[in-house]
Amino acid sequence: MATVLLTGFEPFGGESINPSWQAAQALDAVWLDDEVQIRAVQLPCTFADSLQTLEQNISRFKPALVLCLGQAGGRTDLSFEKVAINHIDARIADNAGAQPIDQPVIAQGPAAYFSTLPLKAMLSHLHQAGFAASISYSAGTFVCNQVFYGLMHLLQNQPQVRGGFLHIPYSPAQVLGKQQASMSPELVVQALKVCLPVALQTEQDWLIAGGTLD
Ligand code: PCA
Repeated sequence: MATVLLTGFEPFGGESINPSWQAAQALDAVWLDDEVQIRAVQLPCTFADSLQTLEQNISRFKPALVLCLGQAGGRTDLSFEKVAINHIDARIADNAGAQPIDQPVIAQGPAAYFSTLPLKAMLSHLHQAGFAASISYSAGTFVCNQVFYGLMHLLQNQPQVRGGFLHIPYSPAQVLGKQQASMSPELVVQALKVCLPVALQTEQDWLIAGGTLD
């Protein structure tokens, strides 16, 4: 049996929900097939504790693959993050009131890490199934990027474990009366059921174009 660890965040920035946790939670204990079970964990939206919670659960579940989810209000599609940078610059305070500015995630760590998920193959399958999804080249400089960087730093020593980060749009409930893009957590769940098996089964990512010009 193999485990996929999904994480989502608690609400932050004045919101009362975080669709990243709603989507992850809905998949907790779900079997992708006879061999692979998903486990979901909520991470605190704090610089101080989020990485520790992630690391504890990686030790606990010994997953074959870790996908962390986060809300990125304003994004219009499923944004698979390619790059985690060793830089924190919090525009708002986290849920503990901390607002670190211009600090590394890990002192003396490399400038950046790449996702080790086969993003092109995953995107192809998602597009074929009708989901709006793309690769993003910035996970921001807040808690999500910190968690993504910390995850990839940790997995340096566990190369058999794949890791990545997915930013998702607001949920429809968060944008009522606003001119903002949204995607329902149920749709995110459906998309994850399409792309997680691809992530587990694809050894070598596909060599197809998917970049941006800006
Ligand atoms: N989004 C924030 C942190 C938690 C979340 O869901 C971010 O993009 O950094």
